[in-house]
Amino acid sequence: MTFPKNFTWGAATASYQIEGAAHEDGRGPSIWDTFAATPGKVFNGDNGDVACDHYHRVPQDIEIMKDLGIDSYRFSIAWPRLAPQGDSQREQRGYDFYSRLIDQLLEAGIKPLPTMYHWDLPQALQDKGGWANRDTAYRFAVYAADLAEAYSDRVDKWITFNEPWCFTWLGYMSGVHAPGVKDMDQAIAAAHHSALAHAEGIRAVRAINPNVIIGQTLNMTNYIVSDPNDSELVDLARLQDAHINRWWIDAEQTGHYPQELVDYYGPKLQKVLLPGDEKLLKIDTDFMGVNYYSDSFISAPGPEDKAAMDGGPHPFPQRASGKVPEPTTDMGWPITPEGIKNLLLRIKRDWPQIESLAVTENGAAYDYPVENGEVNDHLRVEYIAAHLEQLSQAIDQGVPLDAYFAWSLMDNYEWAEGYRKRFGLVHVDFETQARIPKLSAKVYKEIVASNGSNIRGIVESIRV
Ligand code: GCO
Repeated sequence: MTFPKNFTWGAATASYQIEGAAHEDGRGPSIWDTFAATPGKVFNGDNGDVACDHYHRVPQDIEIMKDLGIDSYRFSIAWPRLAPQGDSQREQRGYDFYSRLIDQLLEAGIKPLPTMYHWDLPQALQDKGGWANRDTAYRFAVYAADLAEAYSDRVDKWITFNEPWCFTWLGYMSGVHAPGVKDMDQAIAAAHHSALAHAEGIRAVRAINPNVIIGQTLNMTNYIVSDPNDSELVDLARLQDAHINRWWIDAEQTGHYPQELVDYYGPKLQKVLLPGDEKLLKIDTDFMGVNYYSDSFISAPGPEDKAAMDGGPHPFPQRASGKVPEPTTDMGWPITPEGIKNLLLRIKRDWPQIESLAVTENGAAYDYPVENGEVNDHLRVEYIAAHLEQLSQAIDQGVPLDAYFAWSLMDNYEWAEGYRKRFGLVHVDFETQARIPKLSAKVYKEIVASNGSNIRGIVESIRV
């Protein structure tokens, strides 16, 4: 079992989930500050004001990465640090922060992989409609160009968006994420504008620096129906698949959205499409990032599923619906390692023109206590090992996968779940900010050092 010689091993985080310093150095408010401050939106009323205090602990956190031996660090840039009001007024202290981060990573021999947008929209842009407003796509392109200008001398690989499905549909339809809107028209508009922003952002970046390597990261899954002979379920799965897996890829690759959804959304979509948008949506990219956590299971909807669909024709559950197989992680997501291989094989089959793929997130939420200064997170070790084994099989079967990023480097702010769901390889004590590498960090370190050549052996060796 081998990974290619130049395979990139990494770990990932996102700005609002780790940085803290939410009101420092001129950072403007983001939609997540507003959402978290709204009673009832986030578990325990948790917010990102302090988070992992990464803003003040970059050197220490880079030491941790160095010790892990990772080749690359995927982080995100907080738009409201650079453009506090989302307009042309720039905050130099914000630019300097990421400049230092990038320099320190490079000094440590770790390649920076920044995501331009991981959900923390400047609140000022939301006040003008946010992603439901087409102008936000153009604002994003300006911001993307600014990033290229500031950093593309040192950063060669970029991700425009993280999981546009999440910030559009969870943000504007189910309202469980910021900005907490529940409106089908706005969600469809947001989904379109995010695809447009991705393409326009890439054009703007290339106008500054044509040599950058750039793509987007999508959350993707396989839909498994409980009864393949139930045509209603099969149709629902196909619609779900178009909705989550195909919307952004098809837009990027062809300029067109999946026909099922064009039909399903009808006039709601037509009214946000402008003549010529197909040409704007289609864009050549250099790679695609895939975030994979689990497969999704579709069975006849129960009463809770029906309740979750209120507020409009929204048959779209988040990552699973109906009964899911046990065991699950702390998120209630089933553990389906073979799904990551199936998904990548499907991408290779359906979009063979995509020549480079990266798993930009994969990981599991489990809460383990600190005991004698150690965190023995065996189930996370097992989760990661099992997924990596499947990835090596996918590579053997010709999938052009060249990178893997564990989610997450450290425990952090898990959005609407607050701090109660822990995804880190490194434990964070949110009272003291002490970091303790978990067992999974030690195992990942060995996997990285051996380029994934002996995953089972490494896992077995820590069992004693
Ligand atoms: C996402 C985001 C991450 C999450 C992680 C666990 O996938 O939702 O990219 O920010 O923290 O996926 O839910």
